[in-house]
Amino acid sequence: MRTTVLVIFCCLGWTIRAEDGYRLWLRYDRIQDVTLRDAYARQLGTLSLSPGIDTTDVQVGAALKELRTGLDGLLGIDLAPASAPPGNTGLQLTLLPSGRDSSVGEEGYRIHNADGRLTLAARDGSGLLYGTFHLLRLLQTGQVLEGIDLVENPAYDLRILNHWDNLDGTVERGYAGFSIFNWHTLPEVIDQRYVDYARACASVGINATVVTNVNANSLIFRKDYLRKAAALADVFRAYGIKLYLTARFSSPVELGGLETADPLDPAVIAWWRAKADEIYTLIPDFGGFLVKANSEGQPGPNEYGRSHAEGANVLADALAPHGGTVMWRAFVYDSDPDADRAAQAYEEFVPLDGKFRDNVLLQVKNGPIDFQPREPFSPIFGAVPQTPVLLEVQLTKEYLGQGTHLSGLAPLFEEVLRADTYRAGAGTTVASTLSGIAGVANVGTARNWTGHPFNQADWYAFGRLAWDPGLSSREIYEEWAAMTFSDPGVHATVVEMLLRSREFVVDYMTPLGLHHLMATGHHYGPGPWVDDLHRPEWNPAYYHRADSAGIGFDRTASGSNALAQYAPEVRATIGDPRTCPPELLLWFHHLPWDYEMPDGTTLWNSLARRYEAGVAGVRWMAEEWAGMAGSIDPVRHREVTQYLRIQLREAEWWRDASLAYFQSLNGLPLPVGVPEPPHSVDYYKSLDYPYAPGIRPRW
Ligand code: BDP
Repeated sequence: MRTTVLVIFCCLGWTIRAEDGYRLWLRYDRIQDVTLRDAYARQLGTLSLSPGIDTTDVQVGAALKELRTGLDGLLGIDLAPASAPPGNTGLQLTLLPSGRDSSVGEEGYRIHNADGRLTLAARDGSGLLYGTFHLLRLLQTGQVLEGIDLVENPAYDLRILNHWDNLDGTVERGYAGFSIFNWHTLPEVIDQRYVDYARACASVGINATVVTNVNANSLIFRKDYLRKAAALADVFRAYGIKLYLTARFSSPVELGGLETADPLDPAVIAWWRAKADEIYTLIPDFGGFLVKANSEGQPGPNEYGRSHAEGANVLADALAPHGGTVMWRAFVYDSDPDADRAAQAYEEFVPLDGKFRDNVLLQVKNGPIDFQPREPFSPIFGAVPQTPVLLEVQLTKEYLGQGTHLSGLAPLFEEVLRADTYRAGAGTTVASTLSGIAGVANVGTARNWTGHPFNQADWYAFGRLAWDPGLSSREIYEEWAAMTFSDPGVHATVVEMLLRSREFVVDYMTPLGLHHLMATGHHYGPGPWVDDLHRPEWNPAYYHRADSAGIGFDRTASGSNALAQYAPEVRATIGDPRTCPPELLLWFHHLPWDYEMPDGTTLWNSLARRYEAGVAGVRWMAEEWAGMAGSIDPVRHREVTQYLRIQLREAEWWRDASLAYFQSLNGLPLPVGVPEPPHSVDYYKSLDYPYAPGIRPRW
């Protein structure tokens, strides 16, 4: 792994190295506590491999290599693989024969310390690899190894990243540079980044990746591009990562020269079969297809009068002989001015439950609209019991500050995973209804992968929660902070910032259940006044419905009745504004500005104070961060300081523009403690950012 160590300075008990962030959480810097380091060295000083272990297996090879790199860095010991015969001390790697230790499943592992010997046992190479990363994490976070006995198995078989990366190197909604996949120089050039990307994914348990955009390009299925994809798959294999591609539904026409892409047409069926066969000759362990169909202009089966199930099934049948799967996205909505966008995916897909082939998974965004700072969980979770479902979350921050705002996403992920759908009685959490989790990736060619150093924590948290949705955000952030910053004195504050920041973003952008108030197209900055786009549901005014009398989207029976899509227990709480959690109030209810909130204040005053609280939260983060100068390497400290400056300016912009706009409708004064917007609403409306990043390319 490449590291750039520019300067070593400061000797306040520990060494702080200049750090460019490339190494992510896999830094493996020497453990400074000599007693602890010696204890680890005694326990891990020798390595023996049980006879069943095949050292030519690529995953075993990757595990051994990581172990050596990690222990060399952390402890300064050179662990030669198979250097010692199986003995009573040191580290032993074991492959469990079938029938032994049934608590360890595929990809799982056991780490067990008894009588001076530490054993890492797994069923397969990937289990050894995940166990290796876990063991290294124990050292990186200073855990005691004596008496340890833990078993880990992934909660879901599919833990997958979705890259919205285009073949021309741009990234849709990407804020960290260009795509890390260089389709021009593949397959010959294997960038070290491909390896380090795979290592980072494996270290948190991610086992699959879709390397192309959901707004797909059929060119990826041309032989030369498939060869490039195969070269990536070859790199990823050693790290237990399966490669998937997005499939453009019209590929049989665009690439195959057919006249139709009708999924029931025999020539189309044959085209997909032949294409799948071809892919598997190049990538024998190819994972399958991710499809966005009949959504935002993407082609799909509806064009031929066929259902989503009929569309998905033709691809599923082509992949089935090879063991591949189709991930079919439920992100659909049309432009009917009378329909509620939040209700449409459910209406389209719930009636199709039971009509998909066994190797189709439905991929559902966490909320019913589109990756907003806060949404209720999608009502589809738990409502399609015969269809395996993947939860889709967005790591790239399209709607949460576009990569420059510090906003830890683990609490957002945790909120949806733990939400109770009540579909099979109390306790039917979203997590319990899933077959896997997909995350829209946030990495790019930025030296530190994610642009803002703290965005690395979102990649980390995604993987950890996809492996174990029972983990808490705090546990995850404690690990990340310990592995990312050397000085233990900063960890608690870093964790607090990560835990609280998402709520700050909600407050200064879309408090109390407001949503989709971002500017048009790029979604950068506030645009609550926008009401003239040709598709009604692209207008922020469609979502907030504010006028002189009140604000909010009535989704109860007196409004769109989208609430009816939830289980009765959910409806009972949310349906009444008095019991609806305040954070979802205006998502489900349209209320007068003087509506009395539970704390006795008016809705307007409460809303205004939330905006101000969000800004104050950012100010708090900036102060805390400034106070840690000297305890954090200067490169990352400066980077975060600069990003926090942007965040504070933009948080104030969101607050001022939103309040000025709502005041222009209701004419109400601001409560004490909330500053007057420095400009009129017309000023905020006049701002324009044609080159805001991450915009969707049009073709
Ligand atoms: C929206 C993005 C758009 C994506 C779309 C999707 O604005 O760029 O193509 O989601 O998920 O959030 O397909």
